[in-house]
Amino acid sequence: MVRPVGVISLAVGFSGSRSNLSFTATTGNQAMRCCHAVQILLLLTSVGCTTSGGGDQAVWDFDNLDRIGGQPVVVLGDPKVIDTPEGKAIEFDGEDDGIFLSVHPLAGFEQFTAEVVFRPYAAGLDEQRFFHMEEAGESLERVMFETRLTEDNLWYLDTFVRTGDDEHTQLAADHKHPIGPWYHAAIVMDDSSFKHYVNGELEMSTPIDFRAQDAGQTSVGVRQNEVYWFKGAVRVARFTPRPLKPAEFLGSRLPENQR
Ligand SMILES: [Ca+2]
Ligand SMILES: [Ca+2]
Repeated sequence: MVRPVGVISLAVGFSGSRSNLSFTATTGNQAMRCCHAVQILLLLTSVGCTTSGGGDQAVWDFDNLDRIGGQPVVVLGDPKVIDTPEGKAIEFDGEDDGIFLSVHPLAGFEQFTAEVVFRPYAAGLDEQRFFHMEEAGESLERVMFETRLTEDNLWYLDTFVRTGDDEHTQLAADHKHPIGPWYHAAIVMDDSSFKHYVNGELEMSTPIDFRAQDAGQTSVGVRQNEVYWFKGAVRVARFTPRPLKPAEFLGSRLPENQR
């Protein structure tokens, strides 16, 4: 079996506007250099080369609106860079603010940990799709962090993974949290299960037969079809090509009372 492995950061790149397409190919590790550029472009529709190694960990700091994760930021609406006690973050108004990046940070990962540090605000939509990573093409294979808000000013995490034709939804309605603090959420994918955590506490787990996704794009603050806008802020995300234990999570980036 030929298994695509390695960070493949590639997509139809955005150059300032989403109608002005250009190709941007970024190789994340040494092994990828074996691939000819034409082969890389073929990755848009199929995996065209095989690499060894598990790819690299990537950290995205949401501290500007120009480049994040090495990619140019495409801005929708008017998200704002704000100061927080732990550094800068990007704030979304829940109406028309979002950002798009022409990279799927989990592409090529058969196992992974995806982490995001964020703060949901009060009075947002009941359902918000705030971190959406999807491979290019028609497969709809994707990984999503979502929130659900409740009338009593609480929220809970929903995570979603589509792999092949299988969809897995983990709606953590029994794990409500107060609106106000910053939170750390993590999706951990190992060889047989899909788990999600809030502040290092396991909330949901389900068996899964996950296969690595191809290159694609990411939206933050909104679903990629520009619905379910997020009201809140995002400070940092990290993508690791292996399952992490909670003790290895981005705890040091959380405020003291959330560590
Ligand atoms: Ca706005
Ligand atoms: Ca696929």
